Amino acid sequence: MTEPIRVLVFGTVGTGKTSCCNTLAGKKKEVSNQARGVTFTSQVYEAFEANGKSIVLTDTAGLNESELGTVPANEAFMQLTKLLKNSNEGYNLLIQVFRASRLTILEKNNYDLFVKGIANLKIPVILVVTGCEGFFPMSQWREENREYVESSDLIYKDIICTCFAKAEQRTELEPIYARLRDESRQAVLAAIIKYATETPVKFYDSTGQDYAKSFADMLKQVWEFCRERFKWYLLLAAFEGVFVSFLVDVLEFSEEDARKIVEFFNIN
Ligand SMILES: Nc1nc2c(ncn2[C@@H]2O[C@H](COP(=O)(O)OP(=O)(O)OP(=O)(O)O)[C@@H](O)[C@H]2O)c(=O)[nH]1
Ligand SMILES: [Mg+2]
Repeated sequence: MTEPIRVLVFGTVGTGKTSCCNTLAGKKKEVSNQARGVTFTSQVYEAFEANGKSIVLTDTAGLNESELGTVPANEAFMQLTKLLKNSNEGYNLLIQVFRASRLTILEKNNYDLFVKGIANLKIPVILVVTGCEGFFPMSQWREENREYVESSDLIYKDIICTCFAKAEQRTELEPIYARLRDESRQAVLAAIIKYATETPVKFYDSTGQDYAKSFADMLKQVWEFCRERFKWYLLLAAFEGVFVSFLVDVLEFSEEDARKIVEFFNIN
């Protein structure tokens, strides 16, 4: 069997990441219905087939600044660490999700964190814009906004204009939404297959002797980025003990590796 295409889906809170993943995979995970985010931990979807390829999606928690975010910085950072630990096989593609009407500095911060900070510009990235149901055709959003996106230093292999909403209140509109979701699904799947790398690209080396160091180096870079851009000030010295326990008990690092990670990472 050939290896699946692994895709990491990221973006700010409530942009439609889970709605997008559910539609692509034909699965149902809970979506948020308020400003508060609903996905606190990353979720890996079961592999599914599309156009003869096997695809595995990883949906992530939306990341915002700590004051605006849904979880305190310590918790958010632990979740991010967990995602990275579980990403040891690497990814073939990144998908950023924006909402058409909401393009803020946070979108840029998320791009920089994932595309530059974590993936070191080594993994191709596409943009999925949700909320394009008000444009006809949906791709009109791209015609109107492409230059603005590019001038914000957000560089994508492709920009796909989509709608993943369901007409829950006005059910008479649901057939129209269903058609838009299907069109969006086809377009995103085609882009995944077109732009994914042949083999997955890793964030760190999880096989060699230097696993703990390799992981810690990446984590340190990620932490510095989050502190600066997301203003995650809350990690205090007291967090160190909690973090070691988390590395051992939840992420199943050995005590020795956990101590090495915290040491290399130099939390203080
Ligand atoms: N109008 C519109 N609403 C959408 C679209 N896609 C998703 N939504 C709605 O946006 C809300 C948030 O969707 P989610 O899929 O939970 O967003 P998320 O990015 O996973 O949110 P977090 O996990 O909390 O970060 C839900 O009410 C969705 O129905 C879209 O294309 N258009
Ligand atoms: Mg979600």
